[in-house]
Amino acid sequence: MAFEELCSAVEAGDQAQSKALAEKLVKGGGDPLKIIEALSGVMDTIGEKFSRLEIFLPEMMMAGEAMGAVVKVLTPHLKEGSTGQSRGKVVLGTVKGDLHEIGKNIVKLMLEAGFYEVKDVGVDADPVNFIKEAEGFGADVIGASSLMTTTMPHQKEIIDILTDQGKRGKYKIVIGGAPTTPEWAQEIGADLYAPDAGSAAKLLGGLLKK
Ligand code: B1M
Repeated sequence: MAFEELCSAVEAGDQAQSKALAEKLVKGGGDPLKIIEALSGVMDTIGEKFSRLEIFLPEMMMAGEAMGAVVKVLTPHLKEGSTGQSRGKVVLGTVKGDLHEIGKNIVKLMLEAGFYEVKDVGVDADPVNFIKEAEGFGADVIGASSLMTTTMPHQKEIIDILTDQGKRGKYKIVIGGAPTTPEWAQEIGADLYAPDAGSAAKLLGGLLKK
């Protein structure tokens, strides 16, 4: 029941109610990752309603903020017990022109929970900045999130710049975000496509062993 209420509260963009219900659910033994994954479905509904002009930007923004508030409440629970030897270093960001950060932040959380060190370059991150930060951080992996068809080409740009600079072999490239696909990853020469945050953390282990 509380779960349906949480979905409705996020959809309505009610931050206080969303936070309270998320706290209730997790205290009652709810799996934080499952809660987040299910709420992604609510965000899809919001996106569809926005496309059909049934809601407008302020409503989409409020729902995004409510989802962000839930992620904050769940963060300590996702990270519980996650101390251990580093499995690798990841530079992670949302590509240039793209301000969507909720998914990227969840990927960051899951990677940290899986013992990866993550340097977050934020949103609207220039391709050159991803590379500069990767150099400074000594990264093994560059992870680029894109939520819009219009910004996906910037994922490719990171790879193209690395290739031009003769540095492509230095980093594994992981891409993700709602409009991206395994075919797109293959087309641009990325090493890994991850459909969601949980699989990003799982698949990275295998990729770094190669
Ligand atoms: Co925007 N938006 N938005 N938006 N927004 C979408 C993406 C859209 C699909 C909605 C729609 O029209 N149906 C559409 C894009 C259409 C397209 O592709 N061209 C869109 C649009 C058009 C826009 C604006 C242009 C609207 C406008 O201003 N007119 C504008 C663009 C701003 C910009 O970026 N320059 C805009 C703005 C916003 C808000 C600010 C209001 C808000 C973002 C708030 C924030 O992030 N702080 C927002 C929101 C909330 C959405 C939707 C509704 C939800 C996104 C989200 O948070 N999902 C979205 C609709 C949708 O995606 N269905 C939409 C939940 C999140 C957990 O999922 O991000 O997919 P997701 O992440 C998942 C996986 O994809 C994966 O793991 C995550 C967790 O499992 N993943 C990775 C993500 N990154 C990964 C990286 C990896 C691996 C896995 O490796 C590196």
